[in-house]
Amino acid sequence: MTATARLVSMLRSSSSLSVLTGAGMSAESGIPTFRDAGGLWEDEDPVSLASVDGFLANPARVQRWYAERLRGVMDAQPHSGHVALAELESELDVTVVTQNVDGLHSRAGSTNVLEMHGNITRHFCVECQDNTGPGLSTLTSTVDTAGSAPGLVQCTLCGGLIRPAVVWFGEMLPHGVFSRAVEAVAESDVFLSIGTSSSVYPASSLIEVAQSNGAYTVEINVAPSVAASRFDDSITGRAGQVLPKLVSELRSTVSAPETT
Ligand code: BV8
Ligand code: ZN
Repeated sequence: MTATARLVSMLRSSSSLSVLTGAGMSAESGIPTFRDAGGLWEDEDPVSLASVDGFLANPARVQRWYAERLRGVMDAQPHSGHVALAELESELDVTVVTQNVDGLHSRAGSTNVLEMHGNITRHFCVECQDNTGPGLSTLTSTVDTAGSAPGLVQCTLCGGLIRPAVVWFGEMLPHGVFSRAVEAVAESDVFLSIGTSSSVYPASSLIEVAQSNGAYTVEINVAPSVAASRFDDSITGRAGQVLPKLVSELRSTVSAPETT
């Protein structure tokens, strides 16, 4: 029996599913991952880009990095894997807990999404918290011949620096989001971890929450993550391939007449 068939049979006898997704979930939408070859952090030090200290030390660089990523996110479309996860909501209760900041799960139709690391399409002023002014997409890298730094995006109300509404290293997760994620995972019959290296805490601790509450846990990834051995099963493949197949097999078995 294949891992997909095992998962289908578990889902058929389940009522609730929790799903943790990471950057690999959006790879087929053209959004680069962080730690894969050619990833966002291949030539960068993550903490210098995704931390308050890094931002304050070089706001123009960090604003530019997020502005470039934001442009990619705005051009991206959800792929068939995102759509398949949304379709699963017609078969059982689904909670998607995502580390991704691209909003693609909601755009694909998932209605119960917890964005643990925030959302790159939102922004706020570090001084007055205003979030109604222009965001990072207005950043134009106007480097003149003298090589002066590109413009900074500043708050129209107080002149403070504008930052993306994402969770940086060393920052707490959005209030209540992680506790709701733990609750959903703890109550789920099946837990899927899709497209994550399981290298960032506290997202990576959700595997233990699932297991200690008796959920059937499966990792879906193109290669085993550092946490692979902690799962009950694993399906090797791309999210955009594996998930539509999972939904169609689930639906074909669900609709098949019970053999007496
Ligand atoms: C916190 C910002 C409480 C938004 C991000 C030492 C040990 C352990 C922990 C720590 C430590 N020191 C510090 C910590 C805590 C720290 C942490 O975990 N550090 C790590 C690096 C060791 N965590 C924090 O600081 C968190 N806050 O703990 O608060 C607290 C606070 C204060 C004081 C005390 C406690 C905040 C974490 C959030 C950080 N922000 N990003 C942004 O810019 O996007 S993290 C960043 O990494 C992204 O959010 C990203 O999503 C996340 C995880 O990466 P992945 O999503 O897994 O992506 P990655 O590239 O790594 O992997 C891709 C995977 O996909 C691969 O496995 C690949 O094989 C697979 N794949 C590729 N293609 C496909 C695919 N799979 C399927 N299909 C495909 N097609
Ligand atoms: Zn302000």
